Amino acid sequence: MPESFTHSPEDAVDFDALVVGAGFAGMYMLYRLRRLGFSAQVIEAGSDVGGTWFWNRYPGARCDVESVQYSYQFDRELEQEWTWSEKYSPQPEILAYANHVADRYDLRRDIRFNCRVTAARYQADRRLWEVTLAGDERITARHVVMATGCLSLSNTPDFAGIDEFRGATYHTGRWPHDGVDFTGQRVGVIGTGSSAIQSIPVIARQARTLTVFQRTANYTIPARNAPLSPEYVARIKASYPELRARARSLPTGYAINYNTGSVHEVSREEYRAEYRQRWDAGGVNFLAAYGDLLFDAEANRTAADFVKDMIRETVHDPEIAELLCPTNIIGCKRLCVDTNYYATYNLPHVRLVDVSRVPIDRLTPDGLLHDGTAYEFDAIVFATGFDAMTGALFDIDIRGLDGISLREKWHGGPRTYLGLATAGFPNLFTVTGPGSPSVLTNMLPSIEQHVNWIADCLAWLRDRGHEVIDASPEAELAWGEHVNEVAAASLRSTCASWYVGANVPGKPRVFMPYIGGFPRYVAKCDEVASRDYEGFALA
Ligand code: N01
Repeated sequence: MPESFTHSPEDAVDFDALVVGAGFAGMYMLYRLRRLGFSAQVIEAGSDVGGTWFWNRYPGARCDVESVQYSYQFDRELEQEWTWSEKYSPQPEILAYANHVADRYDLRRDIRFNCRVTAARYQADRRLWEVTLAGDERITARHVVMATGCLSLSNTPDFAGIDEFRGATYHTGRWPHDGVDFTGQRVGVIGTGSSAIQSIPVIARQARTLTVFQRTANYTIPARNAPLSPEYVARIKASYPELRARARSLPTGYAINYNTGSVHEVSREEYRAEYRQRWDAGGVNFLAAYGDLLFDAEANRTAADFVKDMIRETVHDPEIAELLCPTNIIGCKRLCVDTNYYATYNLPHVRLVDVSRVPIDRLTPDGLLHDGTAYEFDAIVFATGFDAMTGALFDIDIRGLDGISLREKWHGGPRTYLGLATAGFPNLFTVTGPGSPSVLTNMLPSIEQHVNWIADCLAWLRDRGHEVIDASPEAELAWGEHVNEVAAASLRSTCASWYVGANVPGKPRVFMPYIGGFPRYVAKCDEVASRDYEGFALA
């Protein structure tokens, strides 16, 4: 077994690496660390593996990246032995996959469940991190890897009267494990993002009445989900290396039918036919119809108008249809993928309430009050999203050199080098952190790329006898400027989305993910590594 980082008794640390989170990132990080001979422990707040897929158990939850691609590729045997049942697998199947991976590689023996990290403090004199767990237990580690996810800290708005409501409340991102039966109930759903759009049609099938409170109408494309045939699965399994390679060559890290041409080069009939064909095929592929849809507002309008026509065609009541038609750029907020979302509003017991001009006043003992109307509910579902990208990091009191806290350092918005590290916080890594492509890509390949980079970096440091690595402020600044520059070129940075922190009051408005595309980002990470971790200070 290779030597670990711990060389002498004075230097003694509990672990070479401590990983926070046992979702797909934390599990693979543990796998890589073990294979490199590092001692490692994963700390997980939940009672089992799966991260996002452990917590988000709301009705209708499924991935909107095709499952054959939303899966690990590090082990060809794993790839061959696991068989997905549907084009977009439901949450229980994705969670079953996470469990299968945990079993297959015997990961659980190095994961502490039901255990929350509350603080992490870098001790420069000892060149280690002291990590505090709930209950005040302390663990030391040479390196800390934050595998805490981009959408893991749920956001419940601070509605007045929230504690007065006598019925049940749920957040889509913290759904009860034994499920919820809404049969016969009067249900209110607040929010119309991806989680709401997936759950509303399913809740509507059970509830006596369903009232949806919409602040911003969202674009959603039919999933056209279907079982996968054995022939299709066999074909995918036979060609996985090619599929994965093609995915890696695209900005999304996801093999889709990506057309780089401009919509302005074709006639109206032609682009409408293209949109129709993509609408009928289903999924986020819709937005890959033309290369300029996310860069040119006029180009974008052609796609937005098509979707609005589909909404008007689907929804019988013209007033409701208009209310459901978004007014912003399509794709500016994360494009949603649904099954029967718009058609759900044709059901007589489903009602849509516009809260865009007048916000919800308050919750009451019997329901909620909006614009002078009292709504009565047995249950209210908060589909109000997450404190994205930085929320889970700030939830832990992380302090680097000189005791400076991450919250203080990032008070004006996250500052990172490659979304992997932040200056002044030596030996701390973030998997799919702000400043990396993360949420703009297929998360699984992005996670694997980050974990591989971090694991290779730790092995390289060990081989050369380095114990400390820290991003240089100059490299971080230059990367931040580049992240901002590419963001400014995209329409995606122009609206009030969680990408810019707009959904959380007081959060600085900064476009957090790196929008330069997966291949360009990977090339940069590889270049940095090949130049002996250029932009990092080593000791
Ligand atoms: O959260 P969201 P989400 N009063 O932030 C509304 C991923 N995901 O959980 O738009 C009234 O998108 C808010 O309104 P507005 C995916 O990346 C993936 O749905 O801020 N409404 C919005 O409508 C996704 O983008 C999958 O005006 C309030 C909603 O709540 C991300 O997770 C499935 C409000 C929140 O929408 C987050 O999705 C699910 C208030 N005070 C999620 N505050 C798949 O892979 C907030 N809202 C399929």
